[in-house]
Amino acid sequence: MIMPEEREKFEKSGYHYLPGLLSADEAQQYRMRINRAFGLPERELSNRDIDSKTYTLPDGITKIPDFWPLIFNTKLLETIRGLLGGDIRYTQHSDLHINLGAGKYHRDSAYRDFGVGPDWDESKSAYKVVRVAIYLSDYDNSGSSLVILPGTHRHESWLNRMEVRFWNELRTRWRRFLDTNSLPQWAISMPKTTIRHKPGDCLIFDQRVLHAGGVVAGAMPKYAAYLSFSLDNIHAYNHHAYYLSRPTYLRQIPEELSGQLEGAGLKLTSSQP
Ligand SMILES: O=C(O)CCC(=O)C(=O)O
Repeated sequence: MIMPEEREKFEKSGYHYLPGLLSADEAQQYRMRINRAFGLPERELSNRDIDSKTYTLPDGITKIPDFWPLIFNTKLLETIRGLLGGDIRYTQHSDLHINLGAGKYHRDSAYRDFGVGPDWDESKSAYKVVRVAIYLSDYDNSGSSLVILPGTHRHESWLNRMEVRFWNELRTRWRRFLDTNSLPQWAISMPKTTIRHKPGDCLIFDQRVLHAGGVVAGAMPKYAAYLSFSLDNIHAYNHHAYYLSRPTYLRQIPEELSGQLEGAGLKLTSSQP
C-alpha cells in the first residue's frame, strides 16, 4: 500500500524504488527465462561464458508468455495504482536485457525534449505513464545500477540541458575509442541518484525523467526486464502509438495475452478516451 507521503515523493522526484518485488528464487527463474529467450544455456552464466556480450529484445515481455506473470504481479500493480492514483493500463513498451551498459542520459517518453510536445501538456490530463524496471542481478557482482536525475520530469534549466548535452557528447566521443563502461555518470548542476540493485528490485519512474544505465562491471552479467503502465488517458495512447511505430514492437499482441489483460482490466482500448 502506498502512503500519501510516498506518492508525494514520487510525484516530486519522478521515481519510486520497490526493493524485493521478486524473491531471489524468482529473480533466478527469470534470469533462466531470459537465457532461454536469447538461446543461451539455462544455467547461471558468468560474463566469461558470454564474452560480456549485450543482448536486447524489444517488447520481449509482450512477445514471450514466460514473462507475462510480470505484467500481472499483484504487488507491482497495487504499487503503481497507488502511485498514479487510479485505474491503470498496460502500455506494452517492454524490453529484456542482458548487460545493457552505461548509456547516455535520456528520457523514455515519446517527446524527449523538456517542455516540447504533447507529453508536456497536462492541461487536460496529467501525464501518468511509468516505466517499470525489474532488475534481476546483484550490484555486488554485476554492477547493476540505474542513474536517475530526480525531478527532471518537472524542471530543466538551460544549465541542466547544457550539462546533459555535454556528458552525452563526451560519451559519444569516448565510445569511438574506449569502452563506454569505463566512463561513469556525472551531474553537477542538478542532483543525481544511483540506485544499486539486488536481484528482484524494481524501479518505477515517470517516462520523462532523465536516466541512464550505470556502469556494468563484474564477473556476472546484468539482467533486467522492463515494462510500462499508465492511467487511461491521452498520454497512454500517445506513448503506446510512439513505441508501436517502431518495427521491433508487436502491433498486434498475442490473443491470449489480450484476453488476460482484458480480464484484469489492464487492456488499453483501441479508441482514445
Ligand atoms: O537499466 C538500464 O541499463 C537502463 C536502460 C534504459 O535506460 C532504458 O531502457 O531506457
